[in-house]
Order: sequence, then structure tokens, then C-alpha cells
Amino acid sequence: MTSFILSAIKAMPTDDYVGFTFFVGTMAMMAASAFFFLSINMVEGKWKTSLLVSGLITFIAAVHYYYMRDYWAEVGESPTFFRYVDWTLTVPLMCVEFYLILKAAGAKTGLLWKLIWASVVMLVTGYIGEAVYTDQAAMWGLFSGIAYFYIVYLIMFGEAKALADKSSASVQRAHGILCKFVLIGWGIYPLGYMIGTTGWYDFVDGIGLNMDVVYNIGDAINKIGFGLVIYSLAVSKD
Ligand SMILES: *C/C=C(C)/C=C/C=C(C)/C=C/C1=C(C)CCCC1(C)C
Repeated sequence: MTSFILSAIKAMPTDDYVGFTFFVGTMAMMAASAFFFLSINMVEGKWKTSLLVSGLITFIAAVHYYYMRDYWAEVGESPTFFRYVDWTLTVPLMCVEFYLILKAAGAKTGLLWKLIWASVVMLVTGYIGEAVYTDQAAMWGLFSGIAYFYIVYLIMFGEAKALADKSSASVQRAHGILCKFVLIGWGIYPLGYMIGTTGWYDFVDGIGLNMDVVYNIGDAINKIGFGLVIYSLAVSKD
């Protein structure tokens, strides 16, 4: 731990705001993981797995942030590979959260697999546009966006929504907030993608933000936010 902090200070100039968000991101994800894991024994049995998954999401992110911070400090480039490995593990786990809260209303694993496949398509096409065929970023971003909207459709209007309507009031409430995270919170990522890739209108570059800062803010909001929605569902009294 001391060597981690020392190397972070050594390798991080005070004006490196990208590196700073990787550092704070690491700490935030670690703290959130401790919170979710330690809360498991304070909630009713039926919510323990959901809280465990919340902790796994932030824990997996914490480990990736540890490496991404280092990569940024040493190489000075966007850690695209670690970023997408992180997302490929954590986004499907967020799909699992939807499945787990809707299970009591009869959610089938078929729904879970649809969500997982759509998220894999979304992330693989995004990776191709960001790291492989960078001159075709717009086209791959479009493919990724279609998969993203399919996820939005499933949870807000499709199968998952129908199950939420049959659920208890507290599950309905949690489902509704999680949907907003996917619609608004996940919407932060395409913005980061447009900032980090070429072939878009100039106003995107004019925003003057760094892609990794946008992704890091998105991750903090979505991963910790998702977990807190699950936590408040787990401690609610109905
Ligand atoms: C914890 C990590 C999360 C919730 C990551 C979510 C990532 C996305 C919703 C990414 C979406 C993208 C598009 C919709 C189009 C452009 C490419 C992506 C991959 C950035």
C-alpha cells in the first residue's frame, strides 16, 4: 500500500487531472466495495446475492483502476485495453442485478442472456472503433449504440419492464431508478467515445474534456450508484 501511494505521488504531477481521476476512482471503488461487502450480513437473505454482486462490480473496477492509473502514469496513453476488460466483466454483472431483482416476479435466464449478449456486442464493437479500426469510429459507434438501445428497450419497455410491473413496490422503484442509470448514466460513455475518437462534429472536441475523465466520471456514477440503489432496496421494509 505505501509503495502504491509513493509511486502514485512520484508518477503524478500536480496538474495531471486525468491521473488524479484514476487515483480517486481507485479509492472510491475500493471504499464502495468494502461498504457493499460489509453490508451483506445486515440484509435479508433474498438480497445477499444482489449486494455481493454490487461489491464485485466495484471491486473488479477498483483492481482495474489500480492498473489503469499506473498505465496512464507510466505510458501516458489511454488504457483502452484494461478499460474494456473492466467493462466486459462489470456490465454483464449489472445485467445480473436486473435479473436478480426481477427473479421473484419470474425472470428467466433467457432474459439475462439477451442482456448479456447485447452488452457484449455493445462493448466489442465499441472496442473495435476505439482501438482497432479507429478511422471508422463513427460506424462502430453506431453498431454499439444499436446494442445499447436494445438494452434500454428490454429494461424500459420490453420483458424486464413487464416483470417489474408484477413486482413489489420497492422492486418497481429500484427497477425504475436503475433504468434511469442506464438511460442517462450510461449515456455518458458515448460522449467520452466521441471525445476520444475522430470523425465527429467539431463541437465534440470543443467541449475540451478528456475521454478518460469522462469515462471515469461515468464509472463512478454508474457502478457506485447502481450498488447504492441495490443497497437501499435491500434495507427497505417491503
Ligand atoms: C461500469 C461500466 C459501464 C456501466 C460501462 C458502460 C459502457 C457503455 C454503455 C458504453 C457504450 C458505448 C456506446 C453506446 C457507443 C460508443 C462506444 C461505447 C462502448 C462507449
